[in-house]
Amino acid sequence: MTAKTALITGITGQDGSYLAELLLDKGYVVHGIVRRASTFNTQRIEHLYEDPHHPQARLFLYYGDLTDGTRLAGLLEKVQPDEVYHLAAQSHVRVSFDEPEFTGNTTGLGTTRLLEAIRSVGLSCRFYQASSSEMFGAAPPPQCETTPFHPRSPYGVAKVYAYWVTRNYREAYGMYAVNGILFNHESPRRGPTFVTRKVATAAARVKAGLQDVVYLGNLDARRDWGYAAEYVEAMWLMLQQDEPNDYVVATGTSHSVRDFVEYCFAHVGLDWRDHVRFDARYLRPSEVDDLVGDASLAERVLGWRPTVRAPELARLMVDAELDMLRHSAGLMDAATERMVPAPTAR
Ligand code: NAP
Ligand code: G4F
Repeated sequence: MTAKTALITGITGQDGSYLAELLLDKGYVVHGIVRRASTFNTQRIEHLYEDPHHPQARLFLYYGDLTDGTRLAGLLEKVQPDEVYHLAAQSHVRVSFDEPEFTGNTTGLGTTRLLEAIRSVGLSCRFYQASSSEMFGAAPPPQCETTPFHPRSPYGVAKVYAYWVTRNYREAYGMYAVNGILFNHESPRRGPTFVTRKVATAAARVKAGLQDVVYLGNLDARRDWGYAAEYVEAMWLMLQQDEPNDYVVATGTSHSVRDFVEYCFAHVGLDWRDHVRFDARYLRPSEVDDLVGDASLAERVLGWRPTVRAPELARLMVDAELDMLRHSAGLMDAATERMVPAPTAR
C-alpha cells in the first residue's frame, strides 16, 4: 500500500510540530508550509528534519504564506495531498486587538484561500480546519458543538468566519472538510508569550535565581487546558471517519490563571504571591471569562480521551523549563572549560 500524503500549514508551530511527528510515525509522507522569516523559524521541527535528497526522506518543507493564494494552489498541485491540516494562523488573542486587519486576513481569509485553492486545483483531499474555543467567547460553559458562538476578540471573529467557510465548502461542494474546535492546549513547545508557557518559564527562572518577578494580566479567567501532544491525535482521527463532522476537543475541567500560576510555583517550592506582579498591558479590551469543553461527541465517535489535566501539565512544563536551563548551563560550563586562557598582558 502506498503511504498517505499530508500537507500541514503551520508546521513550525506548536501543534504543527506534534502533528508532523504523529503522521511520520504513522508512515505518512509529510509536506509542510513554512513562512519566510529573516531568522530560522523551524526550531520545533529540527529533530524531524531529513535531507530531502535522501531516497527515504518523508518530510518536505516549502516556503508559502496564507496571504498568497496563488502559491497555495501551486503547492497543492505539486504535492497532491490526501489530507490537508490547516493549522497556520495569527494565533495570539491579545495581538489580534493590535492587528485586527492582519488577523482577519490570515486567520480568517487564509482558510478561504486554501479551500478555494483545493477546489480550483480539483483535489478530492480531506481538510482539517483548526477552529477554536475562542469562538464561544462569552457563551456560558460548558460549551459543545451546538453552543452558539459569541466571539470576544478579532481572533475569535476571524475563527468564526473560517469555521463557517469550512462548513460552507462541505455543504456547497461536498468536500470532506471538518472543524476541530479545540480548547486551549499547551506544552513545552507553546509560544513563549501564551500564559502557561510564560508562567512555567518564570517559575523555573525564579527558582534558578535568574529573575525575581513576572508581570501578568487577568488572573481570574478560567480555561480548559489540555496537552497538545494528545490533541493532535484527535485532529488525525477527525479525518479518518466515514462522514465529515465537527468536534469539540477538551478535557472538561477548568482552572483559573491563578490556579495555573500556583501549580507552577508550588512545583518548585515557591509561593507565587512573592513573584507575580500586575501589568495592565496584558489585559484584553474584552475578555473570555470561562471556557469548559464538553468533548463527549469526540469520545463517543472518535474514541478520543485526554489523560493530562492542568496540574500535571503545569508540572511537566516547569520540568521542561528546568531541563532547558540545566542544559544551557551545561553548555556554558563546557564552553568555559574549552576556552584557551587569554595571554597575560605585557
Ligand atoms: P502557533 O504555535 O502560533 O503556530 C502558528 C503557525 O502558523 C506557525 O507555524 C506560524 O509560523 C504559522 N503562520 C502564522 N502566520 C502565517 C502566515 N501568514 N502564513 C503561513 N504561516 C503562518 O499556534 P498553535 O498553538 O500551534 O495552534 C495551531 C492552530 O490551532 C492555530 O490556527 C490556532 O489558532 C489554533 N488553535 C490553537 C489552540 C491552542 O490552544 N494552541 C486552540 C484552538 C485553536 P511561524 O512559526 O513562522 O510563526
Ligand atoms: O494563554 P493565552 O494568551 O490564551 P488564550 O487567549 O486563551 O488563547 C489561546 O487559546 C485559544 C483557545 O481558546 C486559541 F484559539 C488561541 O490561539 C490561543 O492558543 O491567555 C489565557 C488567559 C487569558 O484570559 C488572558 O487574559 O490568560 C490571561 N492572561 C493573564 N496574564 C494572560 C496574561 N495571557 C497572556 N498571554 N499573557 C499574560 O501575561
